[in-house]
Amino acid sequence: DMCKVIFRVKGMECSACASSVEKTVKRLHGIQDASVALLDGTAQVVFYPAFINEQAMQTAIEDAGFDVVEIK
Ligand code: 9UX
Repeated sequence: DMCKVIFRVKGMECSACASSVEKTVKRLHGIQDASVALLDGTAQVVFYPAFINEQAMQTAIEDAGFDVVEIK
């Protein structure tokens, strides 16, 4: 079954930032879809929990240069 998570991401200041976060998450194994709302400062992700967890996504987002400040 799929799960959904929303990350609040700090540091996205333009559409290239948003695109970078979205691509970073989409490249990970186990991601069904990722969608960033720049003005909202959030990234919504649909994923397969058998293959990836929130921590792995957070690490990838942070490795790309952004801060995850909340997960819901
Ligand atoms: Mo936009 Mo983001 O010029 O790190 S790419 S601010």
